[in-house]
Amino acid sequence: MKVVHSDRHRGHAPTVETYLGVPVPACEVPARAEAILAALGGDGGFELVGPAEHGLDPILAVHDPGLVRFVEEAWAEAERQGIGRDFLVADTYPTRAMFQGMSDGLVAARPEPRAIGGRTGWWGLDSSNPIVAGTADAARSSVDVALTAADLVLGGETAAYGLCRPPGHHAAAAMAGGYCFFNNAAIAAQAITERTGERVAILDVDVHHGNGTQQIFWRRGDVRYASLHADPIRLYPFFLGHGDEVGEGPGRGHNRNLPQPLRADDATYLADLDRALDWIAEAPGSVVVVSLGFDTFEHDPIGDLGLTTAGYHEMGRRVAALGRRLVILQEGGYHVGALGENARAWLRGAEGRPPAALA
Ligand code: Q9C
Ligand code: ZN
Repeated sequence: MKVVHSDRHRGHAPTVETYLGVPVPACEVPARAEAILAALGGDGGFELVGPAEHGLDPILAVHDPGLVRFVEEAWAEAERQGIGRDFLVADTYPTRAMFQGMSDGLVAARPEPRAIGGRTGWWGLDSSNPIVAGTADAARSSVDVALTAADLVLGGETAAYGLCRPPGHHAAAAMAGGYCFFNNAAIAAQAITERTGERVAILDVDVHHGNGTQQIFWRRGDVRYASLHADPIRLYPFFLGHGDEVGEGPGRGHNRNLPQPLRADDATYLADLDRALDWIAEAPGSVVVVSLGFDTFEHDPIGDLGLTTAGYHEMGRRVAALGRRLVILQEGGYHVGALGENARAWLRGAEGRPPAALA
């Protein structure tokens, strides 16, 4: 399988995020992608390739131009406004109750603030998403990695893996958050449906609900979204990801959430994976985009499920058994020491190769 990766992710190198208002070491760090790349390179069965530049148009096909402008300008604007920090995080967000009672039209006409702190809250979901000097460039390269993996599959590969970093699935049309700036999987799915005229499915197996992907395709019948994730009653993103969120309008019945119990093991999880795969198989289409997270791992520092490395091999095997072409894109996973072997296990499973003997 071809593995698409770019060194430009390294520019997004936050050292600190905030957790309940307190600075803590950043989770979403360059070492994550480096660990996966080293394991896949060392396997010998993967071919590493660089991305092609795709420009802003495919990003603007799913994102609000205001979000794209904000991500591109945020760091320079923070410096211009004299925010002398090594990372930018908001502290004030436009939560829904602030606008309670106002008409939709008046709410929609509230202007974007000019102060960079206000702008960061305006376009953001949460305070664990630091922006640093190289964030915009890394986010752009992550999209290029995803689109290049999609190109490979549309060009005839059965499957391709995009080592995206930063991840994407929490980013909505007009919102960054959860370590995500541009929604790599949604941008790839949109490009695939435009180019093939086919329906596309997105399977999201990160431990967190992909609220951004759900939001982008909420009213769309041509892109269906299935997600397995820790029940949002317990875990980020907290406010979406429940089983009764099924889409609306033309998208009704094209969104499927399968929240998982605390410490769900391989067997519990794989039974729901089969439900999601059966549901994907019900709709036509030849390509599935996989939002692949390893924060479902039993030892992940921020997840609360209980999957094992052997479980990832079996997950890859079952997803490939769908018989559709796979654009596999990296999302989360924060146990840096296990990420390489978990990615290797999943992708070897998807290729029909046996699990690797552990080094
Ligand atoms: N310090 C992805 O896995 N909150 N995003 C973390 C812990 C945000 C995870 C708080 C978690 C976002 C792509
Ligand atoms: Zn996650």
